[in-house]
Amino acid sequence: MNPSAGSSQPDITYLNHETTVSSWLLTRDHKRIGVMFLVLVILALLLGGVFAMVLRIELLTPGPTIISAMTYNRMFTLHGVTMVWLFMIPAIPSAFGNFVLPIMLGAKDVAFPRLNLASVYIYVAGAGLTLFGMLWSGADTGWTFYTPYSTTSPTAVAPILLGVFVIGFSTIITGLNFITTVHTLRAPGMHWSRIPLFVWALYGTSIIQVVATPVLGMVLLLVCFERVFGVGLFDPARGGDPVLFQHMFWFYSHPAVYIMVLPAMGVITEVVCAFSRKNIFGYKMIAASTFGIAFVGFFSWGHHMFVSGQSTFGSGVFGVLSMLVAIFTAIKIFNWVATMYGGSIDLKVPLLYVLGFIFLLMFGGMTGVAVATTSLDVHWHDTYFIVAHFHYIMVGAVLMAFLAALHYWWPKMFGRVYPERWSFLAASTIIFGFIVTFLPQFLLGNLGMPRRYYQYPAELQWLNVLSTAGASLLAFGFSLIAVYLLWSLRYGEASAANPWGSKGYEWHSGSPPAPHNFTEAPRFEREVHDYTVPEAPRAY
Ligand code: HEM
Ligand SMILES: [Cu+2]
Repeated sequence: MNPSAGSSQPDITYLNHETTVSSWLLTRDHKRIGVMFLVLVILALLLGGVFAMVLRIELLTPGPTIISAMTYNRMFTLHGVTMVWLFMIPAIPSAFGNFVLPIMLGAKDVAFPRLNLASVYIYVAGAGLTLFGMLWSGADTGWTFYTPYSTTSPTAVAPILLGVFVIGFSTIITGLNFITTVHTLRAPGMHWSRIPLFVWALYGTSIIQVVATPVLGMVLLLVCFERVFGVGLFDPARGGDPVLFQHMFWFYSHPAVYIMVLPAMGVITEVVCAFSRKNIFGYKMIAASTFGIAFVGFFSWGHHMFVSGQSTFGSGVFGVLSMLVAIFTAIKIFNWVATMYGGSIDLKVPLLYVLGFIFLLMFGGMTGVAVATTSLDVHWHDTYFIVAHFHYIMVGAVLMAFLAALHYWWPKMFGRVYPERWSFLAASTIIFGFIVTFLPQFLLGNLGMPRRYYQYPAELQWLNVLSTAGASLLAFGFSLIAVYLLWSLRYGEASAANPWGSKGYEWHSGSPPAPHNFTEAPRFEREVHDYTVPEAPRAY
Protein backbone atom coordinates (compact mmCIF):
# COMPACT_ATOMS: atom_id res chain seq x y z
CA MET A 1 0.00 0.00 0.00
CA ASN A 2 2.89 2.34 0.70
CA PRO A 3 5.11 2.01 -2.35
CA SER A 4 7.31 4.93 -1.45
CA ALA A 5 7.10 4.65 2.30
CA GLY A 6 10.83 4.22 2.56
CA SER A 7 11.78 7.10 0.32
CA SER A 8 13.60 9.99 1.87
CA GLN A 9 11.81 13.09 3.00
CA PRO A 10 13.51 16.48 3.02
CA ASP A 11 14.66 17.48 6.52
CA ILE A 12 14.14 21.13 5.82
CA THR A 13 10.64 21.81 4.59
CA TYR A 14 8.65 24.89 3.68
CA LEU A 15 7.00 24.62 7.09
CA ASN A 16 10.05 24.38 9.34
CA HIS A 17 12.78 26.36 7.59
CA GLU A 18 11.51 29.63 9.02
CA THR A 19 8.84 29.81 11.63
CA THR A 20 8.45 33.44 12.63
CA VAL A 21 5.14 35.20 12.09
CA SER A 22 6.74 37.64 9.67
CA SER A 23 8.20 34.77 7.65
CA TRP A 24 4.59 33.79 6.99
CA LEU A 25 3.08 37.22 6.52
CA LEU A 26 5.79 38.34 4.09
CA THR A 27 6.36 35.03 2.38
CA ARG A 28 6.56 34.75 -1.38
CA ASP A 29 6.42 30.97 -1.28
CA HIS A 30 3.41 29.77 -3.27
CA LYS A 31 2.94 26.94 -0.77
CA ARG A 32 2.63 29.21 2.23
CA ILE A 33 0.36 31.49 0.23
CA GLY A 34 -1.78 28.47 -0.60
CA VAL A 35 -1.95 27.55 3.08
CA MET A 36 -2.92 31.11 4.05
CA PHE A 37 -5.71 31.05 1.48
CA LEU A 38 -6.82 27.69 2.77
CA VAL A 39 -7.20 29.12 6.27
CA LEU A 40 -9.01 32.19 4.97
CA VAL A 41 -11.52 30.32 2.82
CA ILE A 42 -12.24 27.85 5.59
CA LEU A 43 -13.03 30.76 7.91
CA ALA A 44 -15.35 32.11 5.21
CA LEU A 45 -17.03 28.71 4.90
CA LEU A 46 -17.56 28.69 8.67
CA LEU A 47 -19.12 32.16 8.64
CA GLY A 48 -21.35 31.31 5.68
CA GLY A 49 -22.29 28.08 7.45
CA VAL A 50 -23.40 29.97 10.56
CA PHE A 51 -25.63 32.20 8.41
CA ALA A 52 -27.03 29.10 6.70
CA MET A 53 -27.92 27.51 10.03
CA VAL A 54 -29.73 30.68 11.12
CA LEU A 55 -31.75 30.54 7.88
CA ARG A 56 -32.61 26.88 8.31
CA ILE A 57 -33.59 27.26 11.94
CA GLU A 58 -35.84 30.18 11.04
CA LEU A 59 -37.55 28.01 8.44
CA LEU A 60 -38.35 25.27 10.96
CA THR A 61 -41.81 26.74 11.50
CA PRO A 62 -44.14 28.38 8.96
CA GLY A 63 -44.32 31.63 10.94
CA PRO A 64 -41.66 33.68 12.74
CA THR A 65 -39.22 31.40 14.62
CA ILE A 66 -36.06 33.10 15.85
CA ILE A 67 -35.47 36.25 13.80
CA SER A 68 -37.48 39.05 12.23
CA ALA A 69 -38.32 39.21 8.54
CA MET A 70 -35.84 42.04 8.00
CA THR A 71 -33.07 40.06 9.66
CA TYR A 72 -33.97 37.07 7.49
CA ASN A 73 -33.44 39.17 4.36
CA ARG A 74 -30.05 40.18 5.66
CA MET A 75 -29.16 36.61 6.57
CA PHE A 76 -29.78 35.12 3.14
CA THR A 77 -27.89 38.00 1.58
CA LEU A 78 -24.89 37.62 3.86
CA HIS A 79 -24.98 33.85 3.46
CA GLY A 80 -24.92 34.14 -0.34
CA VAL A 81 -22.30 36.90 -0.36
CA THR A 82 -19.99 34.99 1.96
CA MET A 83 -20.39 31.62 0.30
CA VAL A 84 -20.04 32.83 -3.29
CA TRP A 85 -17.57 35.69 -3.13
CA LEU A 86 -15.52 34.86 -0.08
CA PHE A 87 -15.52 31.07 -0.22
CA MET A 88 -16.37 29.44 -3.52
CA ILE A 89 -14.56 31.66 -6.02
CA PRO A 90 -11.14 31.57 -4.37
CA ALA A 91 -11.48 28.18 -2.65
CA ILE A 92 -9.86 25.68 -4.97
CA PRO A 93 -7.68 27.88 -7.23
CA SER A 94 -6.21 30.14 -4.58
CA ALA A 95 -5.69 27.50 -1.92
CA PHE A 96 -4.93 24.20 -3.68
CA GLY A 97 -4.05 25.71 -7.06
CA ASN A 98 -1.41 27.91 -5.51
CA PHE A 99 -0.02 25.01 -3.56
CA VAL A 100 0.26 22.33 -6.22
CA LEU A 101 0.32 24.03 -9.64
CA PRO A 102 4.01 25.02 -9.59
CA ILE A 103 5.03 21.65 -8.14
CA MET A 104 3.07 19.81 -10.80
CA LEU A 105 4.95 21.76 -13.47
CA GLY A 106 8.34 21.24 -11.85
CA ALA A 107 8.67 24.95 -11.05
CA LYS A 108 10.07 26.54 -7.90
CA ASP A 109 7.25 29.02 -7.65
CA VAL A 110 4.65 30.90 -9.67
CA ALA A 111 5.77 33.48 -12.23
CA PHE A 112 5.04 36.53 -10.05
CA PRO A 113 5.54 35.57 -6.40
CA ARG A 114 5.21 39.12 -5.07
CA LEU A 115 1.92 39.64 -6.87
CA ASN A 116 0.87 36.32 -5.47
CA LEU A 117 1.45 37.61 -1.95
CA ALA A 118 -0.40 40.79 -2.88
CA SER A 119 -3.39 38.66 -3.89
CA VAL A 120 -3.68 37.46 -0.29
CA TYR A 121 -3.74 40.98 1.10
CA ILE A 122 -6.13 42.20 -1.55
CA TYR A 123 -8.45 39.35 -0.62
CA VAL A 124 -8.11 40.24 3.07
CA ALA A 125 -8.82 43.92 2.34
CA GLY A 126 -11.89 43.05 0.24
CA ALA A 127 -13.17 40.53 2.78
CA GLY A 128 -12.54 43.11 5.52
CA LEU A 129 -14.63 45.72 3.70
CA THR A 130 -17.38 43.18 3.17
CA LEU A 131 -17.34 42.19 6.84
CA PHE A 132 -17.38 45.84 7.83
CA GLY A 133 -20.53 46.30 5.75
CA MET A 134 -22.05 43.20 7.32
CA LEU A 135 -21.39 44.46 10.83
CA TRP A 136 -22.50 47.98 10.01
CA SER A 137 -25.99 47.08 8.91
CA GLY A 138 -25.66 44.15 6.52
CA ALA A 139 -27.46 44.19 3.19
CA ASP A 140 -30.84 42.84 2.19
CA THR A 141 -30.56 42.74 -1.58
CA GLY A 142 -29.59 39.10 -2.05
CA TRP A 143 -26.08 38.22 -3.21
CA THR A 144 -27.13 39.22 -6.74
CA PHE A 145 -27.57 42.94 -5.83
CA TYR A 146 -30.41 43.36 -8.33
CA THR A 147 -31.27 46.92 -9.30
CA PRO A 148 -33.26 49.05 -8.74
CA TYR A 149 -33.59 47.79 -5.17
CA SER A 150 -29.82 47.71 -4.57
CA THR A 151 -29.57 51.35 -5.62
CA THR A 152 -32.11 52.43 -3.01
CA SER A 153 -31.93 49.86 -0.15
CA PRO A 154 -31.21 51.65 3.13
CA THR A 155 -28.76 48.91 4.20
CA ALA A 156 -24.95 48.98 3.85
CA VAL A 157 -24.86 47.84 0.22
CA ALA A 158 -21.97 50.11 -0.81
CA PRO A 159 -19.17 48.70 1.39
CA ILE A 160 -20.21 45.15 0.53
CA LEU A 161 -20.19 45.93 -3.19
CA LEU A 162 -16.80 47.58 -2.86
CA GLY A 163 -15.50 44.62 -0.89
CA VAL A 164 -16.55 42.21 -3.63
CA PHE A 165 -15.03 44.58 -6.21
CA VAL A 166 -11.69 44.51 -4.37
CA ILE A 167 -11.73 40.70 -4.04
CA GLY A 168 -12.07 40.59 -7.84
CA PHE A 169 -8.53 41.93 -8.18
CA SER A 170 -7.20 39.08 -6.11
CA THR A 171 -8.91 36.65 -8.48
CA ILE A 172 -7.54 38.39 -11.56
CA ILE A 173 -3.99 38.34 -10.21
CA THR A 174 -4.21 34.64 -9.43
CA GLY A 175 -5.46 33.99 -12.97
CA LEU A 176 -2.64 36.00 -14.57
CA ASN A 177 -0.09 34.26 -12.40
CA PHE A 178 -1.30 30.79 -13.35
CA ILE A 179 -1.45 31.53 -17.08
CA THR A 180 2.08 32.96 -17.08
CA THR A 181 3.43 30.14 -14.95
CA VAL A 182 2.06 27.50 -17.29
CA HIS A 183 3.60 29.25 -20.29
CA THR A 184 7.00 30.10 -18.88
CA LEU A 185 7.98 27.91 -15.96
CA ARG A 186 7.47 24.34 -17.07
CA ALA A 187 10.49 22.14 -16.27
CA PRO A 188 12.31 20.25 -19.05
CA GLY A 189 10.24 17.26 -20.13
CA MET A 190 6.95 18.91 -19.16
CA HIS A 191 5.46 18.98 -22.66
CA TRP A 192 2.03 20.46 -23.27
CA SER A 193 0.66 16.93 -23.61
CA ARG A 194 1.93 16.01 -20.15
CA ILE A 195 0.41 18.91 -18.27
CA PRO A 196 -1.70 17.43 -15.48
CA LEU A 197 -5.43 17.91 -15.98
CA PHE A 198 -5.78 19.84 -12.74
CA VAL A 199 -3.43 22.41 -14.26
CA TRP A 200 -5.45 22.48 -17.49
CA ALA A 201 -8.55 23.07 -15.42
CA LEU A 202 -6.87 25.97 -13.59
CA TYR A 203 -5.69 27.35 -16.91
CA GLY A 204 -9.23 27.38 -18.32
CA THR A 205 -10.47 28.91 -15.08
CA SER A 206 -7.81 31.60 -15.24
CA ILE A 207 -8.99 32.71 -18.66
CA ILE A 208 -12.51 33.19 -17.29
CA GLN A 209 -11.14 34.99 -14.25
CA VAL A 210 -9.15 37.41 -16.35
CA VAL A 211 -11.79 38.05 -19.00
CA ALA A 212 -15.03 38.10 -17.00
CA THR A 213 -14.12 39.54 -13.60
CA PRO A 214 -13.58 43.10 -14.93
CA VAL A 215 -17.19 43.16 -16.15
CA LEU A 216 -18.41 42.35 -12.66
CA GLY A 217 -16.06 44.99 -11.26
CA MET A 218 -17.52 47.60 -13.60
CA VAL A 219 -21.13 46.85 -12.85
CA LEU A 220 -20.60 46.79 -9.09
CA LEU A 221 -18.79 50.10 -9.21
CA LEU A 222 -21.58 51.56 -11.34
CA VAL A 223 -24.15 50.55 -8.72
CA CYS A 224 -22.00 52.34 -6.12
CA PHE A 225 -21.96 55.45 -8.32
CA GLU A 226 -25.67 55.23 -8.71
CA ARG A 227 -26.13 55.02 -4.94
CA VAL A 228 -23.73 57.81 -4.11
CA PHE A 229 -24.27 60.25 -7.00
CA GLY A 230 -27.70 59.22 -8.27
CA VAL A 231 -26.50 59.05 -11.89
CA GLY A 232 -29.53 57.14 -13.17
CA LEU A 233 -27.99 54.14 -14.94
CA PHE A 234 -30.14 51.40 -13.51
CA ASP A 235 -32.98 53.05 -11.61
CA PRO A 236 -36.00 53.60 -13.89
CA ALA A 237 -37.16 56.41 -11.60
CA ARG A 238 -34.05 58.27 -12.74
CA GLY A 239 -34.28 57.15 -16.35
CA GLY A 240 -32.06 54.06 -15.97
CA ASP A 241 -32.56 50.44 -17.08
CA PRO A 242 -32.65 47.78 -14.34
CA VAL A 243 -32.31 44.93 -16.84
CA LEU A 244 -28.97 46.31 -18.01
CA PHE A 245 -27.65 45.43 -14.58
CA GLN A 246 -28.83 41.86 -14.95
CA HIS A 247 -27.04 41.47 -18.26
CA MET A 248 -23.76 42.75 -16.90
CA PHE A 249 -24.07 40.88 -13.64
CA TRP A 250 -24.77 37.53 -15.25
CA PHE A 251 -22.23 38.04 -18.00
CA TYR A 252 -19.75 37.51 -15.18
CA SER A 253 -21.74 35.48 -12.72
CA HIS A 254 -22.71 32.69 -15.04
CA PRO A 255 -19.09 32.05 -16.10
CA ALA A 256 -18.29 32.40 -12.39
CA VAL A 257 -20.07 29.11 -11.90
CA TYR A 258 -17.30 27.62 -14.02
CA ILE A 259 -14.67 29.47 -12.00
CA MET A 260 -16.02 27.29 -9.21
CA VAL A 261 -16.70 24.07 -11.03
CA LEU A 262 -13.76 23.71 -13.46
CA PRO A 263 -11.09 23.56 -10.75
CA ALA A 264 -13.35 21.11 -8.94
CA MET A 265 -13.44 18.91 -12.04
CA GLY A 266 -9.65 19.14 -12.19
CA VAL A 267 -9.36 17.85 -8.65
CA ILE A 268 -11.71 15.00 -9.45
CA THR A 269 -9.58 13.94 -12.43
CA GLU A 270 -6.44 13.78 -10.28
CA VAL A 271 -8.14 11.83 -7.52
CA VAL A 272 -9.83 9.40 -9.90
CA CYS A 273 -6.48 8.54 -11.50
CA ALA A 274 -4.64 8.22 -8.20
CA PHE A 275 -7.13 5.81 -6.65
CA SER A 276 -7.89 3.81 -9.79
CA ARG A 277 -4.16 3.39 -10.43
CA LYS A 278 -4.67 4.28 -14.06
CA ASN A 279 -3.94 7.15 -16.33
CA ILE A 280 -6.97 9.12 -17.38
CA PHE A 281 -9.11 7.74 -20.15
CA GLY A 282 -9.33 10.44 -22.85
CA TYR A 283 -6.78 13.02 -21.71
CA LYS A 284 -7.34 15.23 -24.74
CA MET A 285 -11.11 15.05 -24.49
CA ILE A 286 -11.03 16.12 -20.85
CA ALA A 287 -8.70 19.02 -21.57
CA ALA A 288 -10.76 20.06 -24.62
CA SER A 289 -14.07 19.84 -22.77
CA THR A 290 -12.62 22.15 -20.11
CA PHE A 291 -12.19 24.80 -22.76
CA GLY A 292 -15.54 23.92 -24.28
CA ILE A 293 -17.23 24.63 -20.96
CA ALA A 294 -15.23 27.81 -20.46
CA PHE A 295 -16.20 29.03 -23.94
CA VAL A 296 -19.88 28.13 -23.92
CA GLY A 297 -20.13 29.48 -20.38
CA PHE A 298 -19.67 32.95 -21.78
CA PHE A 299 -22.77 32.71 -23.97
CA SER A 300 -25.41 31.34 -21.65
CA TRP A 301 -25.92 34.14 -19.11
CA GLY A 302 -29.41 34.88 -20.43
CA HIS A 303 -30.81 31.71 -18.83
CA HIS A 304 -31.05 33.71 -15.61
CA MET A 305 -33.31 36.18 -17.34
CA PHE A 306 -36.07 34.14 -18.97
CA VAL A 307 -38.71 36.19 -17.13
CA SER A 308 -36.98 39.56 -17.40
CA GLY A 309 -38.74 40.49 -20.61
CA GLN A 310 -36.01 39.42 -23.03
CA SER A 311 -37.27 38.11 -26.37
CA THR A 312 -38.55 34.56 -26.62
CA PHE A 313 -36.07 33.97 -29.41
CA GLY A 314 -33.23 35.20 -27.18
CA SER A 315 -34.38 32.92 -24.38
CA GLY A 316 -34.48 29.97 -26.75
CA VAL A 317 -30.92 30.59 -27.92
CA PHE A 318 -29.63 31.03 -24.37
CA GLY A 319 -31.45 27.86 -23.36
CA VAL A 320 -29.90 25.76 -26.11
CA LEU A 321 -26.41 27.15 -25.50
CA SER A 322 -26.78 26.35 -21.81
CA MET A 323 -27.57 22.76 -22.63
CA LEU A 324 -24.26 22.43 -24.49
CA VAL A 325 -22.52 22.69 -21.14
CA ALA A 326 -24.21 19.44 -20.20
CA ILE A 327 -22.62 17.73 -23.20
CA PHE A 328 -19.10 18.79 -22.23
CA THR A 329 -19.80 17.79 -18.65
CA ALA A 330 -21.10 14.43 -19.78
CA ILE A 331 -17.84 13.87 -21.68
CA LYS A 332 -15.93 14.32 -18.45
CA ILE A 333 -18.21 12.07 -16.47
CA PHE A 334 -17.89 9.39 -19.12
CA ASN A 335 -14.10 9.64 -19.00
CA TRP A 336 -13.95 9.48 -15.20
CA VAL A 337 -16.11 6.40 -15.14
CA ALA A 338 -14.12 4.84 -17.98
CA THR A 339 -10.94 5.51 -15.98
CA MET A 340 -12.32 3.75 -12.95
CA TYR A 341 -13.58 0.88 -15.07
CA GLY A 342 -11.02 -1.91 -14.95
CA GLY A 343 -8.84 0.11 -12.62
CA SER A 344 -7.45 -1.20 -9.40
CA ILE A 345 -9.79 0.75 -7.16
CA ASP A 346 -8.49 1.77 -3.75
CA LEU A 347 -11.47 3.22 -1.93
CA LYS A 348 -9.87 5.87 0.23
CA VAL A 349 -11.79 8.86 1.47
CA PRO A 350 -10.85 11.24 -1.38
CA LEU A 351 -12.37 8.72 -3.80
CA LEU A 352 -15.52 8.53 -1.70
CA TYR A 353 -15.90 12.28 -2.17
CA VAL A 354 -15.41 11.76 -5.89
CA LEU A 355 -18.31 9.34 -5.97
CA GLY A 356 -20.38 11.91 -4.07
CA PHE A 357 -19.27 14.52 -6.58
CA ILE A 358 -20.27 12.49 -9.62
CA PHE A 359 -23.70 11.70 -8.21
CA LEU A 360 -24.46 15.26 -7.14
CA LEU A 361 -23.06 16.79 -10.30
CA MET A 362 -25.26 14.55 -12.44
CA PHE A 363 -28.30 15.43 -10.38
CA GLY A 364 -27.47 19.13 -10.39
CA GLY A 365 -26.56 19.05 -14.06
CA MET A 366 -29.70 17.28 -15.19
CA THR A 367 -31.90 19.67 -13.24
CA GLY A 368 -29.80 22.35 -14.94
CA VAL A 369 -30.93 21.12 -18.33
CA ALA A 370 -34.46 21.23 -16.98
CA VAL A 371 -34.21 24.83 -15.79
CA ALA A 372 -32.55 25.83 -19.06
CA THR A 373 -35.81 24.81 -20.72
CA THR A 374 -37.70 28.09 -20.89
CA SER A 375 -41.17 26.66 -20.50
CA LEU A 376 -40.21 24.83 -17.31
CA ASP A 377 -38.17 27.65 -15.87
CA VAL A 378 -41.05 30.09 -15.99
CA HIS A 379 -42.72 27.81 -13.45
CA TRP A 380 -39.62 27.25 -11.31
CA HIS A 381 -38.02 30.67 -11.50
CA ASP A 382 -37.35 32.17 -8.07
CA THR A 383 -38.64 29.11 -6.25
CA TYR A 384 -36.81 26.66 -4.03
CA PHE A 385 -36.28 24.49 -7.08
CA ILE A 386 -33.56 26.93 -8.12
CA VAL A 387 -32.09 27.02 -4.62
CA ALA A 388 -31.89 23.22 -4.71
CA HIS A 389 -30.42 23.19 -8.22
CA PHE A 390 -27.59 25.58 -7.50
CA HIS A 391 -26.82 24.03 -4.15
CA TYR A 392 -26.47 20.66 -5.87
CA ILE A 393 -23.83 22.14 -8.16
CA MET A 394 -22.18 24.64 -5.88
CA VAL A 395 -22.33 22.94 -2.53
CA GLY A 396 -22.81 19.40 -3.62
CA ALA A 397 -20.35 19.15 -6.41
CA VAL A 398 -17.83 21.87 -5.64
CA LEU A 399 -17.74 21.26 -1.93
CA MET A 400 -17.22 17.53 -2.54
CA ALA A 401 -14.22 18.38 -4.71
CA PHE A 402 -12.94 20.82 -2.11
CA LEU A 403 -13.13 18.10 0.53
CA ALA A 404 -11.59 15.54 -1.83
CA ALA A 405 -8.69 17.95 -2.44
CA LEU A 406 -8.35 18.66 1.26
CA HIS A 407 -8.11 14.97 2.10
CA TYR A 408 -5.93 14.05 -0.88
CA TRP A 409 -3.38 16.82 -0.44
CA TRP A 410 -3.48 17.12 3.36
CA PRO A 411 -0.45 14.82 3.82
CA LYS A 412 1.31 16.67 1.00
CA MET A 413 0.67 20.04 2.60
CA PHE A 414 1.24 19.24 6.24
CA GLY A 415 3.08 15.94 6.28
CA ARG A 416 0.50 14.32 8.56
CA VAL A 417 -1.98 11.48 8.22
CA TYR A 418 -5.53 11.85 9.54
CA PRO A 419 -7.55 9.01 11.09
CA GLU A 420 -9.19 7.10 8.27
CA ARG A 421 -12.28 5.85 10.11
CA TRP A 422 -13.29 9.29 11.27
CA SER A 423 -12.78 10.64 7.80
CA PHE A 424 -15.11 7.98 6.39
CA LEU A 425 -17.72 8.73 9.02
CA ALA A 426 -17.54 12.45 8.23
CA ALA A 427 -17.70 11.92 4.47
CA SER A 428 -20.72 9.62 4.71
CA THR A 429 -22.47 12.02 7.07
CA ILE A 430 -21.86 14.92 4.72
CA ILE A 431 -23.04 13.14 1.58
CA PHE A 432 -26.14 11.82 3.31
CA GLY A 433 -26.79 15.13 5.12
CA PHE A 434 -26.47 16.98 1.87
CA ILE A 435 -29.13 14.91 0.16
CA VAL A 436 -31.50 15.25 3.11
CA THR A 437 -30.99 19.02 3.11
CA PHE A 438 -31.46 19.79 -0.53
CA LEU A 439 -33.59 17.05 -2.09
CA PRO A 440 -36.72 18.30 -0.24
CA GLN A 441 -36.05 21.76 -1.64
CA PHE A 442 -36.71 20.52 -5.19
CA LEU A 443 -40.09 19.33 -4.00
CA LEU A 444 -40.75 22.57 -2.13
CA GLY A 445 -39.94 24.60 -5.21
CA ASN A 446 -42.11 22.49 -7.41
CA LEU A 447 -44.95 22.96 -4.92
CA GLY A 448 -44.46 26.69 -5.38
CA MET A 449 -42.48 27.81 -2.34
CA PRO A 450 -40.66 30.98 -3.45
CA ARG A 451 -37.02 31.56 -2.50
CA ARG A 452 -36.12 34.41 -0.16
CA TYR A 453 -39.45 34.14 1.71
CA TYR A 454 -39.62 34.31 5.45
CA GLN A 455 -42.89 32.44 5.90
CA TYR A 456 -44.64 29.60 4.12
CA PRO A 457 -47.94 27.68 4.26
CA ALA A 458 -48.17 25.10 7.06
CA GLU A 459 -48.52 22.13 4.70
CA LEU A 460 -44.94 22.71 3.53
CA GLN A 461 -43.52 22.38 7.02
CA TRP A 462 -42.46 18.73 7.01
CA LEU A 463 -40.25 19.21 3.97
CA ASN A 464 -38.67 22.25 5.61
CA VAL A 465 -38.07 20.35 8.84
CA LEU A 466 -36.41 17.58 6.84
CA SER A 467 -34.17 20.13 5.17
CA THR A 468 -33.15 21.64 8.50
CA ALA A 469 -32.43 18.18 9.89
CA GLY A 470 -30.14 17.51 6.94
CA ALA A 471 -28.40 20.82 7.55
CA SER A 472 -27.68 19.78 11.12
CA LEU A 473 -26.07 16.59 9.82
CA LEU A 474 -23.94 18.70 7.51
CA ALA A 475 -22.86 20.91 10.40
CA PHE A 476 -21.96 17.79 12.40
CA GLY A 477 -19.94 16.35 9.52
CA PHE A 478 -17.97 19.57 9.06
CA SER A 479 -17.22 19.85 12.77
CA LEU A 480 -15.92 16.30 12.73
CA ILE A 481 -13.55 17.12 9.88
CA ALA A 482 -12.33 20.23 11.69
CA VAL A 483 -11.61 18.19 14.81
CA TYR A 484 -9.69 15.32 13.24
CA LEU A 485 -7.71 17.50 10.86
CA LEU A 486 -6.63 19.87 13.62
CA TRP A 487 -5.88 16.83 15.79
CA SER A 488 -3.74 15.33 13.04
CA LEU A 489 -1.61 18.47 12.79
CA ARG A 490 -0.39 17.87 16.32
CA TYR A 491 -0.82 14.17 17.01
CA GLY A 492 -1.21 12.62 13.58
CA GLU A 493 1.34 10.10 12.34
CA ALA A 494 4.00 11.55 10.04
CA SER A 495 3.12 10.92 6.43
CA ALA A 496 5.35 9.13 3.95
CA ALA A 497 6.50 11.16 0.96
CA ASN A 498 3.81 9.55 -1.16
CA PRO A 499 1.25 7.97 1.18
CA TRP A 500 -1.22 7.11 -1.58
CA GLY A 501 1.32 5.67 -3.99
CA SER A 502 0.08 8.27 -6.46
CA LYS A 503 1.80 8.98 -9.73
CA GLY A 504 0.58 12.55 -9.87
CA TYR A 505 3.63 14.73 -10.52
CA GLU A 506 3.13 16.78 -7.39
CA TRP A 507 4.18 13.72 -5.36
CA HIS A 508 7.68 14.06 -6.82
CA SER A 509 8.40 16.52 -4.06
CA GLY A 510 8.49 15.63 -0.37
CA SER A 511 5.47 15.76 1.90
CA PRO A 512 5.72 18.47 3.05
CA PRO A 513 7.92 19.77 0.23
CA ALA A 514 11.29 21.47 0.62
CA PRO A 515 11.25 25.31 0.63
CA HIS A 516 11.88 25.51 -3.11
CA ASN A 517 9.92 22.33 -3.82
CA PHE A 518 12.81 20.28 -5.18
CA THR A 519 16.35 19.77 -3.98
CA GLU A 520 17.44 18.50 -7.39
CA ALA A 521 15.92 19.24 -10.77
CA PRO A 522 12.76 17.14 -11.19
CA ARG A 523 12.59 14.73 -14.12
CA PHE A 524 9.48 14.17 -16.15
CA GLU A 525 10.11 10.90 -17.93
CA ARG A 526 6.62 9.46 -18.13
CA GLU A 527 3.09 10.59 -18.71
CA VAL A 528 1.29 11.85 -15.64
CA HIS A 529 -0.39 8.98 -13.73
CA ASP A 530 1.31 6.30 -15.80
CA TYR A 531 1.12 3.30 -13.49
CA THR A 532 2.60 0.90 -16.03
CA VAL A 533 6.12 2.25 -15.66
CA PRO A 534 7.80 1.22 -12.42
CA GLU A 535 9.51 4.10 -10.79
CA ALA A 536 12.28 4.33 -8.23
CA PRO A 537 10.78 5.91 -5.11
CA ARG A 538 12.13 9.37 -4.68
CA ALA A 539 11.35 12.62 -3.03
CA TYR A 540 13.34 15.66 -3.82
C1 HEM B 1 -20.67 25.98 -0.07
C2 HEM B 1 -21.80 26.06 0.50
C3 HEM B 1 -22.97 26.96 0.10
C4 HEM B 1 -23.11 27.87 -0.89
C5 HEM B 1 -22.09 28.24 -1.92
C6 HEM B 1 -24.41 28.43 -0.80
C7 HEM B 1 -24.92 29.41 -1.64
C8 HEM B 1 -26.14 30.01 -1.49
C9 HEM B 1 -26.65 31.07 -2.28
C10 HEM B 1 -25.93 31.72 -3.43
C11 HEM B 1 -27.89 31.39 -1.85
C12 HEM B 1 -28.82 32.41 -2.44
C13 HEM B 1 -29.00 33.55 -1.57
C14 HEM B 1 -29.99 34.45 -2.18
O1 HEM B 1 -31.02 33.96 -2.67
O2 HEM B 1 -29.75 35.65 -2.16
C15 HEM B 1 -28.18 30.52 -0.78
C16 HEM B 1 -29.35 30.56 -0.11
C17 HEM B 1 -29.62 29.70 0.90
N1 HEM B 1 -28.82 28.68 1.35
FE1 HEM B 1 -26.95 28.28 0.80
N2 HEM B 1 -25.07 27.85 0.22
C18 HEM B 1 -24.21 26.94 0.80
C19 HEM B 1 -24.47 26.12 1.84
C20 HEM B 1 -25.67 26.05 2.45
C21 HEM B 1 -25.98 25.13 3.47
C22 HEM B 1 -25.02 24.08 4.04
C23 HEM B 1 -27.26 25.37 3.79
C24 HEM B 1 -28.09 24.68 4.81
C25 HEM B 1 -27.68 24.49 6.00
C26 HEM B 1 -27.76 26.45 2.98
C27 HEM B 1 -29.02 26.98 3.06
C28 HEM B 1 -29.48 28.05 2.35
C29 HEM B 1 -30.75 28.70 2.55
C30 HEM B 1 -31.81 28.31 3.56
C31 HEM B 1 -30.83 29.76 1.65
C32 HEM B 1 -31.92 30.80 1.56
C33 HEM B 1 -32.92 30.62 0.53
C34 HEM B 1 -33.82 31.81 0.48
O3 HEM B 1 -34.61 32.03 1.42
O4 HEM B 1 -33.73 32.51 -0.51
N3 HEM B 1 -26.77 26.84 2.16
N4 HEM B 1 -27.10 29.68 -0.56
CU1 LIG C 1 -26.04 30.59 -15.21
